[in-house]
Amino acid sequence: MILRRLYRLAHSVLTALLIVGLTLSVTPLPPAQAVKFTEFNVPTPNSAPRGITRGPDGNIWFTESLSNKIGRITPNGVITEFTVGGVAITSITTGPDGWLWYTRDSSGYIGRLNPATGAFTETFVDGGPTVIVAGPDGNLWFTKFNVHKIGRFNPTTGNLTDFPIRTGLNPNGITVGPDGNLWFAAQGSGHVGSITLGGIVSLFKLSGDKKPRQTTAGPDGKVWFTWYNSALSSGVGQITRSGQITTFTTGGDPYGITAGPDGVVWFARLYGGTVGRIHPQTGALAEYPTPSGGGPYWITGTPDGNLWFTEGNGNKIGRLALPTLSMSDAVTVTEGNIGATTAALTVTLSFASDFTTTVDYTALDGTATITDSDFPAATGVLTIPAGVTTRVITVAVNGDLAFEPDETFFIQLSNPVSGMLSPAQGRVTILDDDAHKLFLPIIRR
Ligand SMILES: [Ca+2]
Ligand SMILES: [Ca+2]
Repeated sequence: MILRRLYRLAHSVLTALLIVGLTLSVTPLPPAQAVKFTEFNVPTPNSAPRGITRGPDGNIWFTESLSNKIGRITPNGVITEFTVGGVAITSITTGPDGWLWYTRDSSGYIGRLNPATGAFTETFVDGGPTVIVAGPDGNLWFTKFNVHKIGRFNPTTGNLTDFPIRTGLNPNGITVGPDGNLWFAAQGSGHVGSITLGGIVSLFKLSGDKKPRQTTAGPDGKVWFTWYNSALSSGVGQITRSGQITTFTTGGDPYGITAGPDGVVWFARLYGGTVGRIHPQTGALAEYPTPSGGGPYWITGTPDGNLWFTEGNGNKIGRLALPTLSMSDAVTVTEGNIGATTAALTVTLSFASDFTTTVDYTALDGTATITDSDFPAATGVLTIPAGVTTRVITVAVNGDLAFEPDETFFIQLSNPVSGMLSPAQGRVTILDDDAHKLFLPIIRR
């Protein structure tokens, strides 16, 4: 009897599990993928990939902080590693000399690597060189986290200049701002700072105890940064040239940040296992878990519509493909004789986004011109809502009675936000319809 009850109990539990299983199996699929991920394994085990940049050769280059190697990954994902002088390789950037410049923070060196030959040289600069960028003045600029200084290195003369800022500032990220100054994240004190090419420093304090980490020049003329605080909240923020700061809260621990090729700011969340983005105008946020959850660390974009990131905890390089906007490249309309007719050009996203995508359009003269009244001036913003892949731009074409050849004009797309452009121009052909009907009978009389 007891056995039978146990059997019935087990049977009902099993049935319940099966029902749950069936229920799960008919759960609707998630919305269309907003981004497309691919991950590539780094050959050296436990290398802790960290900094990443687009090289002068069109490949992506990254540092391995726990090995003594710098990696190169082709756009197709083929990785080659190059040995340099030691470990603790942190950030990497393309220098004015076409070499890749890198820091080895706890080792105290900056170095440069020839992308064609793998040759390298290193210079001891001390002070925990952390993030390095190429300045607009032909020098390399870098933060010295441990000694609260900004370093400047002339690659031609080898001259090193240190600009002390203030004890406790611990500068981490640094970037070239839209004003041509260097902007840095003073992680220790909670300031974002700028330094002119001559070394004049300005400091702007974040509210509360927010600590900035990395910086990037945004697509909106502002400097963007990632931040965290002691309450373990964190996010991204923006600062104007005059120092006005706006912050946004994200999931925990965003670290690397970059302006994507799609006009959107992207960030990497080391402990969140996601790559996120924020719309620079609306502040709308979205995050995407990586397939392996491997801890995105630093991130950079390429003009072909990809973002590349290091996965510090997963020993991988990740690639994220963005949706691409394309336009019907040629449409033909019959002119008409009076009033206006319309030409419709379809703009298509390669896959649906979970952001609103916008792109500016304007009508440009070809053999048909605005001054000849072939078409009226037309300019506007096309909006493609989230989840939608096509929208149509309609422009007017003026009818007339004039005998003339077929003519063309163009619709130019520009300034996309949350999408890449390829191609950016569509052609409208106006078929003239006035030759025979109106002129030939007159000529024959
Ligand atoms: Ca006509
Ligand atoms: Ca005509």
